Amino acid sequence: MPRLFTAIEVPKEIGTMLSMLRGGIHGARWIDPENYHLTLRFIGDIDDRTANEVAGILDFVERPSFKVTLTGLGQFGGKKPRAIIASVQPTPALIELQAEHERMMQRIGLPAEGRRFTPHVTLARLRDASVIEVADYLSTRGGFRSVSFPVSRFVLYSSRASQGGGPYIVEADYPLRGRAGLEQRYANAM
Ligand code: 3AM
Repeated sequence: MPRLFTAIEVPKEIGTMLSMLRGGIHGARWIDPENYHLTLRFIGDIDDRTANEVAGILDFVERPSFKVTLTGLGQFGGKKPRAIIASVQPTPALIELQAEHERMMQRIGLPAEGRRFTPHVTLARLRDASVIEVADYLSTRGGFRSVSFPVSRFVLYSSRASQGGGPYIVEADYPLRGRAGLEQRYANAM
């Protein structure tokens, strides 16, 4: 049974930049740059027939290309930090694309995603990390400059069945319409 999720890829140049932020927290498992992604809809472990339905219905997405902006660093988990993330600006184009994926997955009978969509790129997963160390890490990386990149497609990724985690494999890709995002390649948002 494949474990699937839809996502936006992070361009290599941006991944290289993000990879410079690795290190400095005990108990952190830093994501390999080639596995950086922005999850849109986690689908989970499903049978091959449903996987084909997922791949098929996503073909009907008809949306314009857009820009994704990484705005800064943060963490998930509060007092029990579990991830270091790059925050992503929740633009209407991104939110609407994600919402369409959600509707489509429900249309083919998958259960609704209970969690609110908080767009992000995970940089590290944490286990038993110190709150103070995480706070120090985030404050010393305060120089993170906001950066944008164009998005001209989204993808259906598979990860290791039942286990999750990389390497992630692109099972299918879906173009977005037009050149809106491409005109401003890697423009700094600030
Ligand atoms: O890498 P990020 O943080 O974007 O956290 C998992 C990962 O997100 C998330 O799906 C992405 C690809 O594995 N994920 C894993 N299990 C999940 C679940 N049960 C989940 N998201 C929602 N529900």
